[in-house]
Amino acid sequence: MGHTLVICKPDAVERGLVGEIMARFERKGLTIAALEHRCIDRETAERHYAEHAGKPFYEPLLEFITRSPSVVMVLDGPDDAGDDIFAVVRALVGATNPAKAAPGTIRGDYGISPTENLVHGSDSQASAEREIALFFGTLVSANSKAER
Ligand code: 3AN
Repeated sequence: MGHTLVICKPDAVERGLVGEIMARFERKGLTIAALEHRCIDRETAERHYAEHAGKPFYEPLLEFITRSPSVVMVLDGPDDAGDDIFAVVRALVGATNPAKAAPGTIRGDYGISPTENLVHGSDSQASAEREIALFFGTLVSANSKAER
């Protein structure tokens, strides 16, 4: 059964869009397995975005993601939906650059900045496992349907 990590980033929390974003995932048929409102610290942000270290947008990205609270969650798919729930989430989220994201996607409907793009969704099953462990450790194992 698939699960993935989603972050409603600081811009989504500041703009009061968390409910709208979560409603889209829930209406799609995904369920919340873990959820936390937290300020992401610099060390966690560096580990989460390690693949982008050295890129021109890396420092602004770290400053943005650590500036105020995010809502971090694990979303589960239904048992018969397969393992690629991360791909379902990314389809709902839309292209990285909100200015180019399709209308109907979260970024396409609510975003315009390339850095402040509202939502993070894991980009593979392996990334999902790594990111869930980074943000929730073993907590999610006790709560997720995957482990029941
Ligand atoms: P996605 O979030 O769509 O998976 P990634 O993983 O390539 O995109 O990038 C991670 C984050 O880095 C993005 N969500 C965005 O906030 C930021 N980012 C990526 N590319 C750029 C860019 N060209 N300019 C500014 N910020 C960027």
